[in-house]
This record gives sequence, structure tokens and C-alpha cells, in this order.
Amino acid sequence: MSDEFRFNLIATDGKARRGEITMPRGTVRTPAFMPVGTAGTVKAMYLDQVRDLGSDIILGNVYHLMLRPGAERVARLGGLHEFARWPYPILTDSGGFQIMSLADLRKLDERGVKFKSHVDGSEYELTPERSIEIQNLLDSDIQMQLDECIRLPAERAEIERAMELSLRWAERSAKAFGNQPGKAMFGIVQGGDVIDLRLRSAEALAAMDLKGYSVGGLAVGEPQEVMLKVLEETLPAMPGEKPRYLMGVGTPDDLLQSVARGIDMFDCVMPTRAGRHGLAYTRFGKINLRNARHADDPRPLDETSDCPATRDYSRAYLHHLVRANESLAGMLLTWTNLAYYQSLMAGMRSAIEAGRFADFRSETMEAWARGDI
Ligand code: PRF
Repeated sequence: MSDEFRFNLIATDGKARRGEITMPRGTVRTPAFMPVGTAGTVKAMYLDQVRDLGSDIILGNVYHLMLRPGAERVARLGGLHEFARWPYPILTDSGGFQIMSLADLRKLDERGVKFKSHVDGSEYELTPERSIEIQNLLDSDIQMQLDECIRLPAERAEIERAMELSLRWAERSAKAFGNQPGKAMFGIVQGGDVIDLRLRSAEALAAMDLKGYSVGGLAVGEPQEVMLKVLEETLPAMPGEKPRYLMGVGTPDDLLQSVARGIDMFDCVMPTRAGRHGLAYTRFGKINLRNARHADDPRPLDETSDCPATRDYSRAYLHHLVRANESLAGMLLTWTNLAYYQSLMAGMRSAIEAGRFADFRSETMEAWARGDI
């Protein structure tokens, strides 16, 4: 395998794109869904299973790994791939999301952000330079700039301040990352729901000639239609020859509608977290296994699925496991959900190649609307 980081577009269908990112640790088929492995583990799954479901890349988090077990320790133990036994590509998020999600535990200024650890209360400083240093210690293949993600709704002035700060941090992150063959650092477009700010962010980042671009600051409290409108207006300003990653999104419907607008990569805790809360995503939509109506139902979630968890266990058994708080409930439902997410991505990839993405989209949405009862 070459030591280059490359993105090739294989096919397009409308605005939907089928591509391939190649890097020394492997190839990522796009549109891609990246299971979230915050602390070096995709919760409730063996990484062999995650791989077998068709995952080409997983995600890790600077914030969590810096607190525990510590980036320097991971580096001494051979890097995150060796530590977690995942020899394929890993993308790491910079800590920018935690600026929003842990707003009560942090102080922000031009230099960076100081977090009070949610584990033991000790203080950690994250600057753009330190975030990249941590991502290098983890030996991450695709690194993210440090950015400031803010919740919506927000005032224009606040959105603009965070977007401009994120642009200055992009410059510092890119400088700290330097030139690393076979690896990439992505810039993150911010700007909330304000189109002219999104365009300014996208254009300024495009001028930095980075290897890929993310859209951050969406799915943070706004309705889906606002998110899709922002994507429609922003994507044309993001370089078409580079991968485009929508961060922290989303439901199966979000993925379908965002690929239709030109997104290539996603990550989200939805399939893993929902699985641990008794929810299953299938071809028929979302099913809550905690519900009493499943108690006597001998049918599997989907008898046509390739995934043993989805195909071989009765809804009655899954319901029992969920109600009894058994760890196997989270394991089987996470497996089901990741299998469904990866089959949805595979379906989108073949539909784009075959030039039938619009049909695939309406057939998939019809099956969700029909349900199976
Ligand atoms: N920035 C970073 N990570 C993120 C986001 C962001 O805006 C989001 C927003 N949906 C998810 N993860 N760095």
C-alpha cells in the first residue's frame, strides 16, 4: 500500500458521491459510517465484529483518552491501533465537541480551553497544538482541528465569534500537524444556522488546502430541515475533490438525506447508545424493545438480515433481556444497530454506483414508514 493519503471519486449520482479514501492502514469506502469508539472501545462490541459488519474506520476521542488512560501512556504502549487491537484506520475528534457538551466544566479563551476532568476533577488544558500532539501520540490517521462547537439556537454574534475562533484554531492546528505523509488533518466548518457565516468559514478553510473538510456545529438542537438547508448551501463552497465529513450525525434518515446532498463520512453514537437503551434500528424503522407488546412475540427483528443478533433471537427474548437489564441486551442491540447502519451505507454505495440513488432513497423511506406490524 502506498504511503499517501488520497481521495478518489468513483461515481456520482445527483449530488451523492461514491468514493474511496486510501491511506497506509487501509481503504475507507464512502459514503462511510464510522462507529464511535470514544475511549478506545466501541461499547458492547468486539472490534472483530465491528470490522465484520463492514466498518473501514472507527473514531476515537482526544478528550476521553487524554483523561484516561492518557495519550503519553497510549503512545508508550504502541499507539491506539495496537492498544485497542484495531490495525485499520482511526479518526480522532479534537475535543471541540466537549467545549459544548461539557460547557459547565471548562474555561475558554484565545489560547485554548481548560477542562475540569469529569473523572477526578483535575485540570487539563487543550490548545490547538496540544490536541494535535495528543492525536499524534495516539497515532491517529485522520485528525481533527480543535474547534468550538456551540449549541443552537444562538445569537448571530455568538455564532460568528465561535466560527472566527475556530478559523484561527484551524491555522494553528494545521501548523502543528505539518506535513505527515499518509495522514490527514481535517478543517471543521462552523457558523451555526447562518448561511453567510457558513460560507465564510468554508471559503477560508478551503484556502488552507487541507486534505479533508468536516461540517461541525449541526445536529446541536436545530430541526432536521435547518440542518439539511445549511448542508445544501454550504457544501458547494467545500472543495469537491476532498472528503466531506458531517460530524456527530445521525439517524438513518439523516444519513440518507445528507448523502443525497453530498456528504461522504459520518460518525454518531446513535446506533451504539440506542442499542444500550433498548432501541433497535432495522429495515422497518426504530423498534423499542422495552415495550410490553414484544413480551410474547416469537419473531426475530428481521428474518432477512445477515446479522445473527437481528435474525436469530426472538423479540420476546430481547424484550426480556432489556427488562432484566442484562448486558447481553446492549450487546445484541448494538450489534443489530451497527449491522443496520453499515448495510444502509453499503446499500447507498451500490445505489450510487448503479445510478439509482433516488430510487434507493424512496424505497428505504417507504419501508421505514410501512414498519412491519
Ligand atoms: N466539532 C467537533 N466534533 C463534533 C462536532 C463539532 O462541531 C459535532 C457537531 N454535531 C459532533 N462532533 N470537533
